[in-house]
Amino acid sequence: MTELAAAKAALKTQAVETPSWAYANSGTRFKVFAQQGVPRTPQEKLDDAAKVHEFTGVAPSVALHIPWDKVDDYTALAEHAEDRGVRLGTINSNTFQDDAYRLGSVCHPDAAVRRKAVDHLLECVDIMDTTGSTDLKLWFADGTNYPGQDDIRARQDRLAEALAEVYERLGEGQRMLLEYKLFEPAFYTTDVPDWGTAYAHCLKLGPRARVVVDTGHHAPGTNIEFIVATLLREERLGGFDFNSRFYADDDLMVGSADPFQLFRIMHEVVRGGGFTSGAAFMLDQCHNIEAKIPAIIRSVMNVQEATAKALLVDAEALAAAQASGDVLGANAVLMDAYNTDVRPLLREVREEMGLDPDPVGAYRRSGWAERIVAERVGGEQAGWGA
Ligand code: PSV
Ligand code: MN
Repeated sequence: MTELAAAKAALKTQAVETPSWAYANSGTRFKVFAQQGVPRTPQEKLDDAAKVHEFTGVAPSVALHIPWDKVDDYTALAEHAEDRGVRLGTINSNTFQDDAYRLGSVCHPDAAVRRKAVDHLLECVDIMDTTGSTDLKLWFADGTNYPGQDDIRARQDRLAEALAEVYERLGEGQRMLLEYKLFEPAFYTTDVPDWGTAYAHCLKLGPRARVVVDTGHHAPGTNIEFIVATLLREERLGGFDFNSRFYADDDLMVGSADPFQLFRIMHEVVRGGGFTSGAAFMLDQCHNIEAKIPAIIRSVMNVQEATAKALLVDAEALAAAQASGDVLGANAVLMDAYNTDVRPLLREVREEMGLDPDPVGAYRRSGWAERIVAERVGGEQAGWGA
C-alpha cells in the first residue's frame, strides 16, 4: 500500500464521538443564548448527532451526560440511536450540580455526601450495562477555594477510596476514564488537577483505569503532546475531550484556536499507535453563539485534517534526520506534513465513502436546520442546567 492509500484507509476508520450536550443550549456563567431548533430531549440530541455522522461518516457514537440525558428506558434510547445510524458512547457522570456538592463530591469531608456521589457513579455503570457503553468518564469539580479549607491529603484518600469502589463494579470490557482539570470551579486546590495525579490514581486502580486529556484543561503553554506521548507510552491514554481554548476551559471548536497544536497531538497519537491503542477521540465542546450542528461538523473535520497531516509525516525521513542530529531537517519533515493542504485528500476520502465531499455544505442543503426550527416548537429546550 502506498503511503497515501494507507493514510486514506486510516482516515476512513477514525471515529470521533460527539457529546450530547454540544447540541443543547449552553453559555457562560453570564448568559445562555437560546437557539431555535435546539433539542428538547435526549432523543432529539441523538437525531442531531445522527446528522453529523450522516455528513461526516466518522462520528458514529454519542456521549451521554447523566443526569442531563436521564431517561426511564435506556434500551429504548439505544434503539433510537441505532435506528438513526449512531450508537450510545461514553457515559459521563455529573457530581457537580447538586447543592450537596458545595464542598466537593467524592472528596467531600462528609461520608454521606461521598456515598451519594459514589452511588451516582455506580448508577452510571448500571446505565453502561444497558446501553452497551464501554467507557465511564469521570470528572470531578472537587477542590478547595481557601488554604486550610480542607486536608489536601485526606481528600486524595477519599478520592482513592471512591474510585476503587467504582472500579471494582466495572463489568468486563468496561473502562474508567479519569479526566483532570487545572482549576475551576475550585481555585485554590483541585483534587484531580493534572495528568500526574490522574495517572497515579489509575495506576493504583488497574489497567482498565485510564487518563483523559481534555485539551482545554491545562495551563497556558503546557506541552500537551508530551503528556499524550507519555500516556501512550505507559498504555494509559484513555482518550481525549477535544476542544480549543484561548484562555482557560473555553470549549471552543477543536482546531480553531491552535491547529498546529492539534497536529502535534495527532502526530504523537499516530507515532504512539493511537488508532489501535484504545484512545477514544471525543469532543467536549459547547457552541454558545454559533450554530451548533455545523460547528460540530466543522470540529469533526478539523480533527480529520490534523489527523491526515499527522498521517502524512514521512516517518522514515523523520527518524533518519533525528538519528543523525539533523535538527533543521527533522523539523522540516514535520512542517512539510503540517503545511500540506489535506482538504483535497479528505474530499477524495469522503467521495470514496459515498459522502458529499463538503459536509458543511451538504448539511446546509439538507434542510435539517430549517426543519428542526419548524418542528421543535414548545416544550423545554435542553441545556446544561447551570
Ligand atoms: C469539565 O470542565 C468538563 O470538561 C468535563 O468533561 C465535564 O463532564 C464537561 O466539561 C461538561 O461539559
Ligand atoms: Mn471535558
